[in-house]
Amino acid sequence: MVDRIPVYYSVGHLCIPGGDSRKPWGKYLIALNKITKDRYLPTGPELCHAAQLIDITGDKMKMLLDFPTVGEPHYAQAIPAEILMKRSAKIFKLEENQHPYATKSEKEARVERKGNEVHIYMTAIRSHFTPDNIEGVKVGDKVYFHVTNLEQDWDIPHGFAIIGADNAELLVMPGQTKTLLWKPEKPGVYPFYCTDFCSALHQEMQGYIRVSPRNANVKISYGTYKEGESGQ
Ligand SMILES: [Cu+2]
Repeated sequence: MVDRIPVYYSVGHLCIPGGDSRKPWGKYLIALNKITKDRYLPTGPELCHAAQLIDITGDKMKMLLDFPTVGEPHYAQAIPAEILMKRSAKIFKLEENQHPYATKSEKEARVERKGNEVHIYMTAIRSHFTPDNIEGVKVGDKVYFHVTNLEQDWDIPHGFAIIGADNAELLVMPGQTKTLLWKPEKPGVYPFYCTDFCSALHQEMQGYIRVSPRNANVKISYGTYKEGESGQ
């Protein structure tokens, strides 16, 4: 034994950067500790656990950092940031978007009915959805929102949620398309909205869809609110 160092309190897992690779970067060790719930201010409801960063380069270990973590610090991996940085996709280029339901401009945005399926080809860009006002959906329809984020700026995701889609919402990164299935169960007017703070006008980033009764004869129609228009 060369050296010992106390950790607080029960070490559950250890992490060495690259520890699962053939050539670990052996300078540091992170102790991921359990049973540490009384070490930090009780902000609650979940109290923090602790992790500790230790320098293991010399004969004497040195505690460099002792920090709280949320949730039990479990089997974790670390690698040098520069390896991740040059490989991380910051943006999905719109012109490379191969999603079969992509909508690459607001002009292409539309709503199509196919039997009891309604496909909404929707775009999101600060700070509106296109279209943001939809009619002709009926109870019993399967409504697919195919939302394309038209942003080509780093770190401007948009979200999408609608009442009644109670198992999911979307987080759509710049240039990406994602689909949410919604099965409206009752007639009514339902708001949908962006769930990711995207600009000072984020709160305006919403729209409405009207759901008619199952046997109604309302045709699909849609539009987008333009600034300066009254009504809606
Ligand atoms: Cu948004």
